[in-house]
Amino acid sequence: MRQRKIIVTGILGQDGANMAEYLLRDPINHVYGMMRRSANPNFENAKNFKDHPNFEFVSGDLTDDVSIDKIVREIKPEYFVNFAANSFVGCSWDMPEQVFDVNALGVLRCLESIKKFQPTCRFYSAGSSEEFGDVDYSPQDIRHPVKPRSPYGASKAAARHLVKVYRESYDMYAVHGILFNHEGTKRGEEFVTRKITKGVAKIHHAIKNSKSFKPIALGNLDAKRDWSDSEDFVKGVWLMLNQDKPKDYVLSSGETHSIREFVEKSFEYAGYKGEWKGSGVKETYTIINKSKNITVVKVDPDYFRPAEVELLLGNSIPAQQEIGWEREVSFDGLVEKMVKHDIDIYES
Ligand code: NDP
Ligand code: GDR
Repeated sequence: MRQRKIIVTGILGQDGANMAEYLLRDPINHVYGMMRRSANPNFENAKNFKDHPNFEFVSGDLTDDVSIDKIVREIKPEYFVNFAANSFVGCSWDMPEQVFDVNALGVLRCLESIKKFQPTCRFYSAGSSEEFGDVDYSPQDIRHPVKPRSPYGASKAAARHLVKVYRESYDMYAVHGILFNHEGTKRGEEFVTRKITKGVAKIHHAIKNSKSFKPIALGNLDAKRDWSDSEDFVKGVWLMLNQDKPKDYVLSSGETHSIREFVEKSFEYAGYKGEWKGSGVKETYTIINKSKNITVVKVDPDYFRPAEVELLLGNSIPAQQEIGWEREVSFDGLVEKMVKHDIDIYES
């Protein structure tokens, strides 16, 4: 059988790993997972597929066009799915040049390599709801103006323009689908959802074993996000790559929830009811255990951002109606799955 050759970048991150797992279910796919050089790489997210016969790692770095040229020239892929990025909004004020180099110029390097060596290759660039930023209306759709609030959001907006320019100038199949927040058990621990679910699991374990613990320290509790499951999103990305003609879509849940609600739900799934006390930087979340009040969340202004995206709520109806994308995991299902997974880690 002739196999489809697919390069997936960001393979050790959340989406790259979920995409590889999804694609490898079909024996027609051969996945080349691109990873950058690291002194101590973490293969945890790749543990389910790294030894699969239809999978191999390739070396490359989005900041290095020689390495991108090499993999495209040698593999001659049918698809190139670019999930690699400096994806943490919070650090993008501290290293804006690096963020732009990877997230915007990195996409340019991929487009150039494809144009030169494999112009028929279909390319996906991971767009972000952070491009909408300071939103004008809700729910946000693909026509929403670009109004980023961070160097990260600006870098993704630049990538979006580049994809459009290459698509129109060179007749390339290139899409920049906009992804709203998506999470799961492979999520990095600096992102707020995983920070909360890991923190809940740690606190639950400490309470059960009569040990001391520190409360989870969070920043802006009022920000609202449209959260989905990454495993649902990789299917939507694959649908975007397999249309008759390239067109960008929004993937989102169509619901928005505050950080505060994510905290409450996470403790609920671990078996605790709690209440918020105080306000501003003195606000805390307290649970009751054996008639004692225990503070489990506090506010730390170090986690406030120089500029915040206060509300995100996406409109994915066109993706559902036009390319047949379906979301399977609800907000509650997502929180439950993450909390249970993290509690199991502490208990094993
Ligand atoms: P992760 O941070 O989990 O993964 C990003 C991956 O990119 C990591 O494996 C990282 O490598 C790799 N990477 C970073 N810099 C480079 C580089 N210079 N060259 C090669 N690889 C590099 O992100 P997600 O999986 O969550 O997100 C995937 C994509 O989707 C990203 O582009 C992100 O910006 C975008 N996105 C994500 C959303 C979300 O909610 N998850 C929402 C909207 C957009 P290493 O493992 O070595 O650090
Ligand atoms: P986001 O995700 O910035 O939306 O970017 P993140 O989980 O980092 O923040 C979400 C919201 O939570 C608030 N917040 C905190 N955030 C973090 N990380 N840590 C905290 O302690 C904390 N306390 C409150 C933030 O201020 C923010 O409002 C994610 C990334 O995956 C991007 O790559 C992607 O493009 C967007 O989602 C869509």
